Amino acid sequence: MIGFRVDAAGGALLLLGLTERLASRSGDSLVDWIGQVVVDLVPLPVVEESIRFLGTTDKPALRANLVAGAALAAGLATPGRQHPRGPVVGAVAGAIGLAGYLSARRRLTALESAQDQAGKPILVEDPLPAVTDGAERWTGAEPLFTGLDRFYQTDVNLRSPLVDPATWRLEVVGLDGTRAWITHDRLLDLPLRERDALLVCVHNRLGWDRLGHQRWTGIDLRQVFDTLGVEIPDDTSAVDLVMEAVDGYRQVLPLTKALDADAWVVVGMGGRTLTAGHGFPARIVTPGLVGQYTGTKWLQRLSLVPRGQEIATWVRRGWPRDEVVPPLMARIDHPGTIAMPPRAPQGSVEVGGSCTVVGTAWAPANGGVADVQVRVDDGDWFSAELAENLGASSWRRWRAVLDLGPGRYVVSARCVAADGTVQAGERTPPFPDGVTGHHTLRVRVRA
Ligand SMILES: Nc1nc2c(c(=O)[nH]1)N[C@H]1C(S)=C(S)[C@@H](COP(=O)(O)O)O[C@H]1N2
Ligand SMILES: [Mo]
Repeated sequence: MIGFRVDAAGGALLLLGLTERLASRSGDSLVDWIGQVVVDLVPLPVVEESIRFLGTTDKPALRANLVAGAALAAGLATPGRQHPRGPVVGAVAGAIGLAGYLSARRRLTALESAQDQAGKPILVEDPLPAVTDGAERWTGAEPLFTGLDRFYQTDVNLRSPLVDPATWRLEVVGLDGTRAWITHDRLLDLPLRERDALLVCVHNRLGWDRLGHQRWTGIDLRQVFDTLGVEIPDDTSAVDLVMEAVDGYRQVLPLTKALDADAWVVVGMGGRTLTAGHGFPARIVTPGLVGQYTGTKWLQRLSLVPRGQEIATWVRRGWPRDEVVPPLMARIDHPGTIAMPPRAPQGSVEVGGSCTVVGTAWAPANGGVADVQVRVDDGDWFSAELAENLGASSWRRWRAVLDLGPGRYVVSARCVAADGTVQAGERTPPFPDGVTGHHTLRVRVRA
């Protein structure tokens, strides 16, 4: 039999908890640091599988495993016999350690929310008018703008870096080596404008909500370079734009593509400065690319370099070098699947009588949504009613009234884009190009 020393396990917990408590005072975390090393060492398929399995709880689960694993390893690996009072001493030490660990986590969360509270409304000279698409009154419709509390977050690191706006600078480096920088205050003083756009994570699955629609505030890339007197060459074809972040994240886009796709430096969402989790003080948003290719958060440097010289964080991890675009998609939001985070890829619901299905659809890389089609079982596809079109970068709400007799049905939806592309029915996993397939809902109509 292998011996397990409770005193050693408790001692390990005590050490870990106290270290964590100490580190949290300066906003650091030993557990997150170890977690990062683990995530970086684990092969891509394993990471993908755990995201699929755990959804948005992948990070808390990793932390819990690390803490439990440390205690288990110490208990199993410590040689020698345990003192008769070892279990009691170990249990007490373990409890103190856990309390220290939990208090450290609370402290880290408090630091992050303190930064978010310090966020302020952003003044824009020409604010966009309030928009509506006419679907406000549809029961079960997804809100047109995703609330910040519900807006998904995807990070390579376990925790958002907390950036001090007083010392932060955005550095801009030209092809000829010219360097200039701008402070957060001055960035906010530039002529900012607003734009509505979707942000989609490539890990978004059928029916999931790893995407959000928001009103962003920012300034065009070109204007940032012009303001700082850093030249953008006339011929951009042989130039890459490198976007580097505080957390070590790095993204590379061909400059021509970044400019054509209206990449911009974003300082706010929903009318306020960015939250810690969404990239405070500044990030890039390029409509029409998936988040990991466009959404560099906690931006600290933009540089122009000869093409092909720099490699992006995601490419180093095995993702395609060429930009991935969000697959066009129609999602069923009601009845059934709404408010189930993360959304189940299949919904099942019971309804009595006729049934109105409400959803959202998006095709930001294909010119926007031209049509949403619905079918019952293997029946013919028919067009749903569409809310007003707010542009290719926004999503589009839709609904369809189904008249069904008693029985069981499978309702599917698909998106048809403005460029004629029809959402594929074949299912593919998120890696490497994002999921395809139809979102479906199982419906049971009672007699
Ligand atoms: N610095 C930095 N930027 C980043 C990431 C990151 O881990 N670090 N994650 C990217 C990914 S994978 C996505 S999908 C979007 C998510 O943006 P959000 O968390 O604001 O929704 O940010 C991108 N930008
Ligand atoms: Mo992502």
